[in-house]
Amino acid sequence: MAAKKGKLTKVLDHLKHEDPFSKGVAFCPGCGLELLLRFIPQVLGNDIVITGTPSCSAPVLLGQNNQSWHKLSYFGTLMTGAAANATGLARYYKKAGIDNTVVCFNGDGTAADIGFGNLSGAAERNEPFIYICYDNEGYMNTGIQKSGTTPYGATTTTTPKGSISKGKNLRRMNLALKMAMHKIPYAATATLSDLDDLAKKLLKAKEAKERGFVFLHVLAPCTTGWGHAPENTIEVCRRAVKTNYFPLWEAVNGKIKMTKEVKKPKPVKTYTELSKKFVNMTEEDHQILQDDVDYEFCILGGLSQLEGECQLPVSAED
Ligand SMILES: Cc1ncc(C[n+]2csc(CCOP(=O)(O)OP(=O)(O)O)c2C)c(N)n1
Ligand code: SF4
Repeated sequence: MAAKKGKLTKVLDHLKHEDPFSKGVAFCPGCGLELLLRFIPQVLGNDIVITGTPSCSAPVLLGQNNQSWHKLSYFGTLMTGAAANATGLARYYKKAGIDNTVVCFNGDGTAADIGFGNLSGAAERNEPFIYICYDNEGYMNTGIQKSGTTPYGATTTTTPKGSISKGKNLRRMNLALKMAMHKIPYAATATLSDLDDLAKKLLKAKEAKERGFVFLHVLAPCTTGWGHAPENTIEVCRRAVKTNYFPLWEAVNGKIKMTKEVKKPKPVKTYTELSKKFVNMTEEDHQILQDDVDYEFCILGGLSQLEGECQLPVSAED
């Protein structure tokens, strides 16, 4: 009888391609974005074209002076038009008969706020490319400002804890659910503690982009902005999943399914205690955050039980 595969072996099996990045690149130690960026081409292959905006990923993807940090094709674009540019690239390659994968790779500031309009437009038109939002819950490259995905209570430089402000006093938006509601062929969440799940979703994304737009929302902790120890990045992701703060799910042709069931979810406090950005939260703040997490999970749970009852209509173009 064949031995059952360990978690690590399962992940390594997905890494079929070379890591195209040089060994030392300009990310902070423990940066979740770095792990994600190195992981994507090792799973999808080095023949992808990445396009993205000014952000923490840009210095590495653009290169410095006339030197490059990697062997991939990269097209740098604006925060306001990332998905519109990716649309042009994908359409050009299709017309020219070139078989490749366009990956529009952006932070949450671009995806959820500044570039949301054209992201939504590309999804509505069902453009054939993969949009990956690495969510570090803020505008990190310009000094840790809050974004639409920054959670309630978190301290950022625009939501400081002080006599007037007490951290972010608004709830986060659920970008992934919002994108799934564009009725695209594939939408999913993922994070760095569950790399087997992430790899499978990347491969499904590549397949699904033959049918149109794909959205992946990846929680990617930022050591500098969140204030956790570099060696804790994966643990932060693990606890985000175990508390239902960041549930792992996918929507294939509009059908939502959890890809990891958490039997007894832990209180959200076991997640927040690892990062300094939550250190000033009171019991009351924690309750608001917990209620928000429970509310989102309740909606997701409801949607994932609708299998069979709700079918995504086939669009005119399918
Ligand atoms: C329209 C526009 N507004 C503001 C900026 C300045 N800017 C450059 S990088 C950046 C932060 C981007 O945040 P995000 O997309 O979340 O990526 P991260 O820095 O977190 O990696 C901002 C606001 C810009 N380049 N374009
Ligand atoms: S500021 Fe945050 S997202 Fe940017 S490189 Fe450093 S750890 Fe990564």
